[in-house]
Amino acid sequence: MSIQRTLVLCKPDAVQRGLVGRIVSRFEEKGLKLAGMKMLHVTADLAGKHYAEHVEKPFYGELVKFITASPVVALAIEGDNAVEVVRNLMGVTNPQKAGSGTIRGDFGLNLTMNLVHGSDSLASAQRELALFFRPDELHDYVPALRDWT
Ligand code: 3AN
Repeated sequence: MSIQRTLVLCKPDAVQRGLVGRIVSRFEEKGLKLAGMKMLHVTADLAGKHYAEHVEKPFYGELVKFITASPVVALAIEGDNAVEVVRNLMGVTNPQKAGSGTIRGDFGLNLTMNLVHGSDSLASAQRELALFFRPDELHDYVPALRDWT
């Protein structure tokens, strides 16, 4: 068992479309634990840090414009192998190719507005969680159903 924490962002399109509750439910229903949750408006500075690896990509400008356009809801999700499990629940980057039953496959059509972000490795998760949450905003508690999930 490898308990991990990972960052999920419900992106501006998810907030604007009223899908945050349904997206959070996907993670909760899977048996993952919410360790942190907050709404914030991503600044250009934070977007630059978060998407630093994409700075040379042709879609970088569009990506920063989108993520800073309207508030996001950031989640710290915890559980066994959480980084990979969360990515599987999200589906592949392009919602048109994402499988049915995944968040992007069920709710999205647009490559930029693809509803959610999930850290792509444990190292990314640690870096990104530190960008979005102070230590006292992340909560250690034992979920009541831990022994049953
Ligand atoms: P993922 O979020 O699935 O890990 P990344 O890290 O390759 O995907 O890309 C980060 C974000 O950049 C994506 N979530 C998507 O919003 C955007 N993106 C990726 N590829 C493209 C592309 N070819 N055109 C426009 N936007 C893109």
